[in-house]
Amino acid sequence: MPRPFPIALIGQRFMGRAHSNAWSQVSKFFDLELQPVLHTVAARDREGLEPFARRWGWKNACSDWRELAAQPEIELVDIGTPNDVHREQALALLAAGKHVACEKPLAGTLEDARAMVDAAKRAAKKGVRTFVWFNYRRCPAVALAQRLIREGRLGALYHVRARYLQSWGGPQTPLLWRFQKKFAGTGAHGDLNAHIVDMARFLSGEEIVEVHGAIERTFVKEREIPGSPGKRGKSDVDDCVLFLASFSGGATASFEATRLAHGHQNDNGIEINGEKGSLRFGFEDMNVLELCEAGDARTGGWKRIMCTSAGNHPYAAAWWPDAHVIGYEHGFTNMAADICRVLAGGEAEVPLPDFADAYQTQRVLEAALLSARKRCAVKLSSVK
Ligand code: SOE
Repeated sequence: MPRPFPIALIGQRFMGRAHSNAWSQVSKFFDLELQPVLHTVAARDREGLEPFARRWGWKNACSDWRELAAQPEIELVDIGTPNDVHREQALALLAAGKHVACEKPLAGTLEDARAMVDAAKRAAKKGVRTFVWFNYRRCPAVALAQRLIREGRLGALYHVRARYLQSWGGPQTPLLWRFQKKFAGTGAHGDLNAHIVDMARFLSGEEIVEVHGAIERTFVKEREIPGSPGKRGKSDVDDCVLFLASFSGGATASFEATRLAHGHQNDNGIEINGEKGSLRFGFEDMNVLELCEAGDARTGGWKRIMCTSAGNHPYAAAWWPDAHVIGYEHGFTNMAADICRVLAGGEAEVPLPDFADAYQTQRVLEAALLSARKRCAVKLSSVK
């Protein structure tokens, strides 16, 4: 019989919904030793909090997240809040002995991220674990790609070409927290490049050692203030950041993140070219991995792999028969399963990023900003 595993969540907006769904569904689809109990949801919006808790099955609701640290039965706290409060919340909850699963990016600034990693190191001495919701690692197609590369199917890597293109950030979009430096730290860069830098590191199994050049742009400099028709405020974060980098094994890399690419709604994609072949993934067709293996010129070309086969593809056994595809929400549920597996002493299906892992991604994000602002190459060894 699985052991009840009381958890708490901070946040009730987009990630609050995605995480509530994952924690409430995971035991229905995975056989786990821990059964998440949705103990308490904390959020500032008192009015919306009770309806949210009822809708998603949270037993308790509170408007001050600090109360969670004092609840002895809560074992893990899931941070689904804007970037500027990740540090304060994680440090307090780790100090209280809670496992912490934090949304990406680790933090809005490298300084905050560093403080979180240091706190995680201290907490680890008491067996406390940390996790970061880089959910796209748990798309079966991405997880399969990682295994193929690790098995040597591509051989030595030559190029990594990653993009994360969205189209919702035009002038009509109000001044949300994601467009304000004091809350987000950066714009598309920390929001979207964080995902593809993590994915590139995860798939290649290598670290980025240098950023050779970068461009940071803010095209939409003012936006309407939500709830104040006609009043406008400064959008002081990037709308896009592009950069070139090198991996420790010599592979070249390009990264592009923007919220201004009409025609691309959630186009998180990557292509990796190696000596023996290439693979490519695009989230808008998230169940498919394409593989092109060098070899017979007559029958070569891209092979389209539908990653839904139980026993052959990661996570597929938990879901539906072949080609009965899964979606965005399932990556979060797959991650909730891996967190439960690891906390029960088992193994995740594919590696789970902790704060220390996510900090390496944060260092790359910082190196790209330095490169753009100083108009020079930046070695990662110079970004602590
Ligand atoms: C940005 O709009 C966003 O919500 C990201 O913050 C998420 O991490 C991504 O999964 C979807 O797009």
